[in-house]
Amino acid sequence: MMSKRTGRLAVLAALPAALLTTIVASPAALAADSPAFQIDLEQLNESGSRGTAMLSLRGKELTVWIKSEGMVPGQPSAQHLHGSTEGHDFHCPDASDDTNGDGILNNTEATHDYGDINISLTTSGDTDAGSGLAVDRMPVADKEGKISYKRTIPVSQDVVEHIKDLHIVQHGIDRNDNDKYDEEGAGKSELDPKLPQEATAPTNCGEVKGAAVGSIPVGGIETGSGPGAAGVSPNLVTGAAIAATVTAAGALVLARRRKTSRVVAPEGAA
Ligand SMILES: [Cu+2]
Repeated sequence: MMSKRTGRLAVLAALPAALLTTIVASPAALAADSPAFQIDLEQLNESGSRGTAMLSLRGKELTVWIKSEGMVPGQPSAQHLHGSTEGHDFHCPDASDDTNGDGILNNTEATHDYGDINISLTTSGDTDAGSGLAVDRMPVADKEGKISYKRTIPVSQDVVEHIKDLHIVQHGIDRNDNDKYDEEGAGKSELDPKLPQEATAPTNCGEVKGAAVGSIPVGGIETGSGPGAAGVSPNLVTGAAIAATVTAAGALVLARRRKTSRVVAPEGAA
């Protein structure tokens, strides 16, 4: 007959195996869960605007919450998910991307860094790239310059798999501080001469925290060549990242789980 003590030891010895099973099973379980990602929106063009956003996936349904402030009061703010769903790592620009040196980081200059529009975060109707400048369906800042946005959008499997490679960009600045978009502030938009530059220049940008591990940096800093030219398959890099993750699996899985379950909508964005 097994003594109480031996029994306890046997249980302890069995524990690592049980933990290992849990860890190995977890990534799949997590993927089937509802992952959520936080984004901090940081100012561009010295706009003073900032905010918090959250992306949450349930299958192929993406819910986007945005809460921002320092926007132009009473004005619509075009907003998008920019970036690549093909494994390239775009990122938020900074003032050094003002390549024509006119003091305004316009959308064309910034697109070199943050990539094309993937999803237009409209308030209703289409959300494709073609709705990028549909300012009549973009959220309008209140008189304090605050925007609160929430929408659930059906997305493609590519978006689901590359959600960490996308970033939120809000547009609309007020260079001459007169609480409206006008050409006196910064001239005409390079995107559409019927719109003032103030309406289309980016006001903030935010990346998914801990984004794009395993995706190829756009611009190929190491090699000096273009996207994907580094000769390394994104899958290989991702494979290496996954191997590293599995090595450290216990802590990581627990941390990710905790993060996922703690995610809540930004206050008042419901
Ligand atoms: Cu945009």
